[in-house]
Amino acid sequence: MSLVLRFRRSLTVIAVLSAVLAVGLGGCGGSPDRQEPEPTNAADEANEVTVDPDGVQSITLVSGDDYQFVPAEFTVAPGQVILTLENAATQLTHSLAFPPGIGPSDIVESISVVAPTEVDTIEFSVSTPGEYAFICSFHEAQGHTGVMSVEA
Ligand SMILES: [Cu+2]
Repeated sequence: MSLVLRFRRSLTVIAVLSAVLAVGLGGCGGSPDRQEPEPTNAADEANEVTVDPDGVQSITLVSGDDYQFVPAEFTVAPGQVILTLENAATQLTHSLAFPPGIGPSDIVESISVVAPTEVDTIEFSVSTPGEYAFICSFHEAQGHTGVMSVEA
């Protein structure tokens, strides 16, 4: 075998090996750069209470196609609160209410229905510190509940 032929054969072997390696690596398991479908529970976007210059506190809760408020627990100071419920679901309708008689004082404002992709906001004031439980009336049995703490 001439030297040139041997050289060509080695090149071919290398080329074939590289191709096999490339295919093998590309096809193995879940490709790391393939994105999972966007989750609808929006858990990564947990919002926090913000306070504007007038002292009004705002919080946005997100609910998706699960039975969670995100965040499910948050803390405000006594004063004015603007609470927004964003429905990030594609299927489920949600609501938000503070059931009367269980908290330190009653909050009568509520969001009766928020359809998928819709947003609704209520505004109320709180003065008595303590824990104010709230529920989604449609999914309370599935644990779609949360707690707003008021701390002076
Ligand atoms: Cu719900």
